[in-house]
Amino acid sequence: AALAAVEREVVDCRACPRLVEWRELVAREKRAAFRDEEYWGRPVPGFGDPDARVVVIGLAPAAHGANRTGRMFTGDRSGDWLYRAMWRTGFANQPTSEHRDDGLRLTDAWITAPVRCAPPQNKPTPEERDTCRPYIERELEILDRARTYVVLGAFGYGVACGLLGVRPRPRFAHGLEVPLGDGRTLLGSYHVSQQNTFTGKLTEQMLDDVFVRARALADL
Ligand code: DU
Repeated sequence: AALAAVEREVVDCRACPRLVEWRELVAREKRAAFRDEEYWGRPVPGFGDPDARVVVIGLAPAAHGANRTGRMFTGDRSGDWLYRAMWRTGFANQPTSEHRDDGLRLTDAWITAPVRCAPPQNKPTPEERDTCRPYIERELEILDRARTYVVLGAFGYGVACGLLGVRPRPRFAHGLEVPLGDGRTLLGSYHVSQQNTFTGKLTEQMLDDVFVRARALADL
């Protein structure tokens, strides 16, 4: 119920003029391959198991991914990588994530992002990041079973460190583990963006290892 309340507020948010304009422009213009689809074109709520012990923190919706489908990491190549890994490691009931009614369910995992609107160049401004932060802050408060926070990339890492009280902040790295002192752990991973997966900077094995480790750290 508390998560549903955050979700309702998120999807109605119009706080950042630049992001509202961009998400709606992309949704009107579309990509040729999706020209017959109705784009979501709104902020994207978190998704998954309300009792999650593992919380995955990304960056922001992709213009033609979550900004099209309305569900985190759904309908693009980043999501293909993420959900396949989460399926192989037992968090997702299926390897694919195509649209909001495809039957995908997560068990023990929740996926969210510090910024809820697709930003130009996948790059929110510091002001947009700070304006959006209360949404993930409230989600993390509600998700009080969480034991492992898997942070995809340096942007989410910075926000997560702020919210989880990590100070001083270790340099971000793939495989970085930051114990939070109370049995919870922040776990760093390279982001699943094509910049990393196409170039081999992030391999499927590396991503699987992150989720296997997340599972162990969460006593799952
Ligand atoms: O209506 P519902 O069973 O609470 O599911 C809402 C929504 O959240 C649906 O898209 C499935 C997803 N979900 C999940 O992935 N894992 C859960 O444990 C519960 C719900």
